[in-house]
Amino acid sequence: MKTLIRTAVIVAAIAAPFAATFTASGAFAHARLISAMPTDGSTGASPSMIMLTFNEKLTPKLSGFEVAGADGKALDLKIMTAGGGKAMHAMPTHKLTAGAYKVTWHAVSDDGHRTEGATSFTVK
Ligand SMILES: [Cu+2]
Repeated sequence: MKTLIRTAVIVAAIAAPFAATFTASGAFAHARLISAMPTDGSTGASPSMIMLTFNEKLTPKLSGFEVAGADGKALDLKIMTAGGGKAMHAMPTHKLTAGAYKVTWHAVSDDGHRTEGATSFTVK
């Protein structure tokens, strides 16, 4: 019994680094947000464009984002792809009123994996 437990501990110790490596490479294959405009957490003037750039090409039909103000209402935006398919952006049709905004995005990469997240910015 003692030997069995010790073996299990050794197997777990050997397997753990492999599991970590596997997870890391798997995550790398998904669309990962590499930059946001406005920058996450920034404060500034009303942006003329909201753009999210990813590490790999997105499937436009399955990717998008929503921008909502403090009242939770989403802005009416037309989202277009940019950056050779690795970015999506939208141009607000009017100046955004002062306050906090949340950008909620979802992205599907070529391999069909979906990732999602959110960034925020404040308009002075
Ligand atoms: Cu993937």
